[in-house]
Amino acid sequence: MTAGSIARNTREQHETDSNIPLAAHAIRDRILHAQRLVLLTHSSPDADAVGSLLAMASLCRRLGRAPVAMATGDHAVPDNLRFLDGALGLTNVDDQAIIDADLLIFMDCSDPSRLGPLYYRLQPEFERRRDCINIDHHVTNDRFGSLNLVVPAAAATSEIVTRIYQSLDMGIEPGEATTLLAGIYGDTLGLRTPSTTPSTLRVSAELIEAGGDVDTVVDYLFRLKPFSTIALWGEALSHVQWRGALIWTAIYPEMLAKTGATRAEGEGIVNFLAGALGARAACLLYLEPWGWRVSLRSLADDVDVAWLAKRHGGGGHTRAAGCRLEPGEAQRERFLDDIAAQLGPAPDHAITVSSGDEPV
Ligand SMILES: [Mn+2]
Repeated sequence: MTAGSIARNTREQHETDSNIPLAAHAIRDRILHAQRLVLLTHSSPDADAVGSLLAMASLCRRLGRAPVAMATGDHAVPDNLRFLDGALGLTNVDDQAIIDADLLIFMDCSDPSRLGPLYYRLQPEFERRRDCINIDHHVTNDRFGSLNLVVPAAAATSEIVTRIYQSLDMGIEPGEATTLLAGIYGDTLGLRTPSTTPSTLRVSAELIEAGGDVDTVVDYLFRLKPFSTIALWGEALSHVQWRGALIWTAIYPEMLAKTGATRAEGEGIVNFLAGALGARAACLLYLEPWGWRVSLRSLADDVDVAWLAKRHGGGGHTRAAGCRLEPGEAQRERFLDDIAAQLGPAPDHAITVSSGDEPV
């Protein structure tokens, strides 16, 4: 939880910015040697997952290859990312293409199980030896590829992909620039997270110079929302609670049914909660058919939510991480108690809020 906590993987095991040019050429060679390429990203894909996937698919096409790029999960491409070039051309999960592939390229996945149900259905296919490129920025990445480019210093996988284009002297087209900007803006909440570095800003500036449409990206990622989103936030926020210094709420299937919202429409709630005065961390639980999906966030300098998530089999970044829990209220309660215990004492006003006292 503190800054010195030991994660299984540390930055020292991974790549830095300066490794990207050499890695980019190795990646290009692997792509040129492959006949049947499949590009994959994690389930419930966010803007960086979809953006890095689309931009990498575009890079493969420009190298003369015809990759199959797949978004996985029940709500494959969120509606607000459908404006991206090529988003409508993403294939639904195609098991046979994965079985037949001689090169798999994973984007923004800390490990293959991030593919979700697809991974468990085809697990032997993902475990057998074959060429596999792993491009990611999660420090918890387990380096499952035969070629790994894991740059934890990058704010987004899309930032790494931009550097790959530049390393290969491939001019970035305006549509590609918009896609990559969307990935960077998605993971940095519009260049606002502490993961935003001078390099992130430089890459973003270069993408705007290449014709990236930042205004459209900001509209679709941050401004425009359906009414169902507003209604779902209302439901979730009306159930918000303190557990010590942890602020948390949950999204249940009934809330989705009542508001007509999808799970993805609740994604921003946990970031909003992290700003609660006195909160050392925020947690949003989704009740899924198989159990609880958990998102953790913190704004506190001495809290590492990736470490907290790892205690429960998950992973992620210092400020944003997640994990999965077995179904049942007992599992949820044990998890919340453990996180609250790790975070330390509750702020005074949190106790007041959770005590049920009449408001003054
Ligand atoms: Mn990412």
